[in-house]
This record gives sequence, structure tokens and C-alpha cells, in this order.
Amino acid sequence: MKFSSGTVYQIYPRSFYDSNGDGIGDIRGIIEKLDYIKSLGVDYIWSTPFFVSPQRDNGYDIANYREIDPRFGTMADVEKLIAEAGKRGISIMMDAVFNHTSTEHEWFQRALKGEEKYLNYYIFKDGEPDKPPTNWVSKFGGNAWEYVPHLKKWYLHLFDVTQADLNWENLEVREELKDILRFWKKKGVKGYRFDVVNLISKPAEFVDDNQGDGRRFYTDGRHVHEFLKELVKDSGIDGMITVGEMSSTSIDNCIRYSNPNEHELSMTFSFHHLKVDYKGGDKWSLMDADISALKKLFEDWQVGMAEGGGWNAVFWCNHDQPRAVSRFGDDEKFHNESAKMLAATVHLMRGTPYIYQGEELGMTNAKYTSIEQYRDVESLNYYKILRDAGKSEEEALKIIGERSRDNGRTPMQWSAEKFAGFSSVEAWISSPENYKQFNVEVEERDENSVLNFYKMLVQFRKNNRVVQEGDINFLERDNNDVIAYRRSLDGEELIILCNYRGKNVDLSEKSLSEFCAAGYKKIIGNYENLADNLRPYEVIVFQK
Ligand code: TEU
Ligand code: CA
Repeated sequence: MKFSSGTVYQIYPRSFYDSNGDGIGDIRGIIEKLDYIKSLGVDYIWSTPFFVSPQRDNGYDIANYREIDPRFGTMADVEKLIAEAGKRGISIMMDAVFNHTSTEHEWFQRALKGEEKYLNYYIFKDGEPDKPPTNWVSKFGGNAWEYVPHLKKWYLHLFDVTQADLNWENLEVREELKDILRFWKKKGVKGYRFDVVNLISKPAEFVDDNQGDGRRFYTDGRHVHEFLKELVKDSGIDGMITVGEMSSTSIDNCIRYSNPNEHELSMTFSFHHLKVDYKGGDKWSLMDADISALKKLFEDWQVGMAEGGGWNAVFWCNHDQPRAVSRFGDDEKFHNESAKMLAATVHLMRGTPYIYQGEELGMTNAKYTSIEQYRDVESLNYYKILRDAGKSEEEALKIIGERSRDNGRTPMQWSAEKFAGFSSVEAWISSPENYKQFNVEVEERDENSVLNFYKMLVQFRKNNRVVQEGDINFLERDNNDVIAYRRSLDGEELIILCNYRGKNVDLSEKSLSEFCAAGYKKIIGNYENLADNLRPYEVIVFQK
């Protein structure tokens, strides 16, 4: 199902609102804040996992798919969340982490005991302790295989060593996963977000990758489309809102994943546009964002997916990403302007927009000064890898400071009070100082706030078919400072002009006064009046 009129709000429960004063956000915390979420105008909540887990990867290491981690609450709380959200016209999407389980999951524990059935649930290979089956690299650093001495076998983990990859070739595994979807559907969940779902189909042969880290052998793998079709059909979730998280994918594959005729998913998250500041493609090498590359990627994906009948999830932020305003905007001098400009860039595109908690406030990166402040397993692993590679403490901290996933995991900023109004005690992870400036209480009162701009964008999409259904084509294609596009439907037209620089820039195709002379009217913007050219981080939406 194509979902063009609405918006999804992503919640990271651990950092959303702590209802019982233990410093960790929880399900009851979400329930308490449902009226706030409703005030945003969103239709769906996607919550990241709250299932039983040792929390090595903050819940993406699931030990039981049908039980709630007591840190977050109880099954009764989740049922109440679904019901209370429903009363407010909001549906819940569940996070389905099906590429791997925690090694504490019963299946893996039974595999460790040597039970044949469960050994086949995972990807175990016979071998010697000093020679992993392949040279593939884990996404969190180090080799992707772990040796189990008493079994004389290695198991594959594309992520943390405690996240063992499931063997999707095994029909029994696929049946288990369908059952989990049915279980949650019965509970009233209305959609699913599938974690790294394009990595589920591994190759027939496991061989070394002499060109890369192994990803070319399992990304968009040989049976992935088949597996998805089967999963969706058999579990009876076709017609629900589903989104697949696609790692290092291609437009062609995403068209197949999301074209309604294929009966796989409603839409796909892709990440190429969030790598334009990776030097040489390496997340841990810093450079300024390449705006020309960003613009080219937006165009390729927006136009390419439209041509193939695919559907994008459009977004900047999630719990794995640094904050967009710190990364592509200016989170000090032009905080308000750049946060709004970035929001407009994606919310008016063709696709379903996602807002990640706090993004609507213009929340910034964490701005930590010591490695002790970090919590994420990936950041801690890479800090060590960078230090071992000879980087000074200062250099390593600068890199982690820009790239850490913890930048997106600081507590939601509810007010200027102590602990940002998130909790009555110190949170599991600390807040940037600027929570006193950027928070719900302050921004609800300020008509000009980033928060109110987001609310306006959500309503604007709801009320304008041209945003939902319109064609898209890109303008100012050779302009390195500006991202611009046109949406059009049945004679209606919108022009979106976004300045990605902290200075005044000129348009090259048509000036602002020429737009006005041609009968275009400015209907949205982050500066009051029109000037001769685009001011720092200015966005203008013209309508005709
Ligand atoms: O993310 C997949 C993923 O590839 C990212 O974590 C990636 O490693 C990151 O953007 C840094 O490069 C999903 C979840 O969103 C993430 O939180 C989990 O850690 C991961 O899967 C494993 O389940
Ligand atoms: Ca709590």
C-alpha cells in the first residue's frame, strides 16, 4: 500500500520519556505523551524494539519477540499504548528485527547445546579456531564470524557478536518469523518496519571478498524478493504499512521491494544520501557534506523510484544518524533557518516522510567531550579501532563526535527543566546543553519555532494532493548551493527552492523576481519577505 498523505513519527523509547524515574524512557512514557504526538498531526508511530533483550545493541538484539523488556514496561502497557494511540487516530508500527537474534534467544541457546534443529536456524560453519570461514567485516567492526570452541563451529554475525544471523534458507525459520508477525497483528499493530531486511538472503557459497567487506555477497541477496513475498503473503500483512530498511541497496531493487504489483513492502529506507559526508565512502573519515552529490542522489532516487512505480520513505534522521541540523545545516548561527529548510526539503518530496523524535525541535548532535559519555556499541568499538590505528584521543573524539549514533539518542527535550524534562533523575545518556533553548515547552509557545514549522508541513501534505501524488522534477541542477524541485499535478504546481549554504546565493535558471513576474506566489518560507536572492539556508515554496 502506497501511503502518500500521511507522516510517520519514529520513537526511540529508551530516550523518549521516562515515566518512573529510573533514567530510561519507557512505554508508559510514550502513552503519557500521546497528546503531544497527536498535536504533530502524524498518523503512525514506529517504535524501535522494546522486546526482551540484553540491550547490547539497545534492543536490536532480541531474545524474545513476544515479550516486553521489563526496563520498558509490560505487555499490558503495550496493549494500552496501541489502544490509546488508536483513540487518537494514530497507529503503531512494530520493528521487526528478523535478520538476526540475540545470542541469548532460546533458539541460539539450544543451538549452542548442539541441537541440530536450532543449529540450522543460524549460519554455522565447521572450522578451526584461527581461520574464520571468510574475511567479511562486521558492520560494527572486526571479523563477522565468531568461533564456538565446544561446537568447533563458527557463526555469522553481520552486526555485533551477540547478534547471530538467522538462516532464512531454512523454511522453519521463515515460519517462526511469520508467526511473530501474526502475533503482533492480533495485538493490533498496524504496520511493520523491517530491520536491515535486504541482508537476509545469504549466498550459497561463503567465500572471501577480495574487493570489499563482503557486503556484495549478501546485500539484496539471491532470494530476498522471494522471501519477502512469502513472508508478507503467509503472515497476512499485505495491505498494511510496511517499510524495509535497506542497507547499501540499489534503485532497481527498491523498486521491486516497494512497487505495489510486487506485493513485498510499501516503501524503503535507503541511505546513500546520508553518506555524502563520508570521505572515500568511509563513515570514520570526515569531510564536509558534498551538496552536489546529495542533490544528485535525491534526484536519482526521487525520479528513478517514480519511473519504476516504487515508493520512498523520505527522511534525514533516525536513531542511527547524527542530527541533520548539525550535519547539513548550521546548528548555532542559523539553527532555526537551517532546521526548517532541511525539513521542507524532504517533506515536500514524493514519498512518505518520517520524523524522528526531537528532529521537530531541531535537536542537535550531543556535543560530548569525553568517551565516557558514549553508550553505543558501535561508537565504543570504533573509538578503540581508531585509537589502535594511531589516531590521537582528540582526533578519535572528533570523529566519534560527528559520526556517533548516540548523537541521535540523547533524551527528548521536553522542557528547560533539569534533565530536559525527560526524567526526574539523570538519564542513561546525557543531553547537550542547548536543551534549554530547544525543547517542546519553549517551541510550542513560539509561533516561529521549528516545531510549528514541522506541524505546518505535516498539515500541508495532508491538504495538498500535489504533494501526495504530484510528479517531481529537479531544477537548478548545476547549482552547487541549491537543491530545488518542482511538484506538479493536474495543472497545479509547487516550486521548492532550498539554499544549502550559510550565505546569500543566486539562482541560475530563473530569479526570484522572474518567478513572481510569472505569477508564482510564495506560500511557505523561513524568512518573512522575499529578497533578491536566497538568504542563508533560506527555503521558499512558490505556488502557481
Ligand atoms: O541498522 C542497520 C545499519 O546498518 C546501521 O546500524 C548502520 O550500521 C549505522 O547506520 C551506522 O553505519 C539497523 C538498526 O537501525 C540499528 O540500530 C541496528 O544496530 C542494526 O540494524 C542491527 O540490528
Ligand atoms: Ca523508565
